[in-house]
Amino acid sequence: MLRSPHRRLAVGATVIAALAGGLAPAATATAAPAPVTTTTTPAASAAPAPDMEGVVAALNAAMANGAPGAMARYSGPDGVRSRTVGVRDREAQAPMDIHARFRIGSVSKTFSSVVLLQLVQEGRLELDAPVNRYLPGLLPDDRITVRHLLTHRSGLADYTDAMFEKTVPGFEAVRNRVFSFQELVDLSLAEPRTTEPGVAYKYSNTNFVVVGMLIEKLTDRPVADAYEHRIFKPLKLRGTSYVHPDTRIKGLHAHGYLHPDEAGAPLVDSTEQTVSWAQSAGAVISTPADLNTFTNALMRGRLLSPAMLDAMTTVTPTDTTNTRFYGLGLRRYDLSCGTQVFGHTGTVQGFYTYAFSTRDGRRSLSALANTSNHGAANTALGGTLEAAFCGKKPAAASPTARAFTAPDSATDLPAERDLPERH
Ligand code: REY
Repeated sequence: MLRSPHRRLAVGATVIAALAGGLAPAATATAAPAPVTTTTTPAASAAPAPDMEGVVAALNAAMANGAPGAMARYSGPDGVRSRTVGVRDREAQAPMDIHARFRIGSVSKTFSSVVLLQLVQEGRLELDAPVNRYLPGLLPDDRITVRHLLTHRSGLADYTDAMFEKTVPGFEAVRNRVFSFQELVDLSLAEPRTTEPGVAYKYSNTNFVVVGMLIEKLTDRPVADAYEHRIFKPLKLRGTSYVHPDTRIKGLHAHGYLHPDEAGAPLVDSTEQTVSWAQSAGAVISTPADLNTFTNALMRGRLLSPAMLDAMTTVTPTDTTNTRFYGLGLRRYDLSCGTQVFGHTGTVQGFYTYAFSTRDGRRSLSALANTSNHGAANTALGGTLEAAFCGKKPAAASPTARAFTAPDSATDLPAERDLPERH
């Protein structure tokens, strides 16, 4: 199966593409990086109220496209709004729960990037230094820098393409395996490199495996400790954990359901796995509330210095749509209303995740659909971003935006007290 770097946001039905706005895939950008500027976020008063009917329509569209359940949580100056649809556990027929934990896949890359950028801030490594300065002899090219890893411009092949060429057999072969970082890098180095260092954006998990190695080398501790002490504890992210190589998601959680490649074949419960194939590239577990807190805190400068946050949010295009960009372990999507949001997407077997915030951190949105290997469901879920950040459009009075009435699955709360929205 051919997979583009945009496989995590494959094309869906027309109605879904419309909901998702400018999120349809396009050719990979190979032009030399020309940093793109961030526009000033409109004043709070100008920020549209989230269109929660549109959010629910996007969640329902994810379900119509094969997700057993889906949920989204918005937080902004006007409070917190959560919506859930479908089930978090098919066997028990347990409804999706906004407090449920789940695997956030590559949103973990933003956590890894924050840790590494804190180490840069502390003078323990330089962004433009060769990786081999810190990990002598690891990479076959001394020109590959730390920044190339964080921007996916190293040219290191993504070993997961071959690993998961056949989706279910690939998953079953690794779900209980424990890899060392070195073993994962070796898988990548057995393949030709995709580009010269720095030349082109080419999304690769290998980059963030090497980031994990850098963190462990520089801190002399497991990456789990760095996440815990630098992010989870200071932000009180009590539903967030990095338990590799444990296979379980502790506490209330959503089950993940993987779509086999064969159309119509039964879904595979993929909840329990080591995620050792991803580790620092994708093995964090979290909740919608914690993801909102994380992206909010990041954008408000609670985790990085202004200079480091500037570096992280300085982006180059990842395709030719002029709507999608990548900074340092951070995506930027430019939505149809002109609002720019920063965060990451995640795909791990059984779970599609979005976690984004405006540049001022005032508005955040996280969303989950508990399925994967079904691009239309992921594209549909992406519609939550447009609805939440752009608000109601005149066309949103269309029949697709249906009212949502389930009393136990829709919660509107005042703004969070632990992270007051600053004006
Ligand atoms: C790996 C395959 C996806 C997932 C991946 N995830 O690289 C990282 C990310 C951590 O960007 C799997 N797809 C699926 C296949 C395709 O197996 N044959 O969709 O669950 O989040």
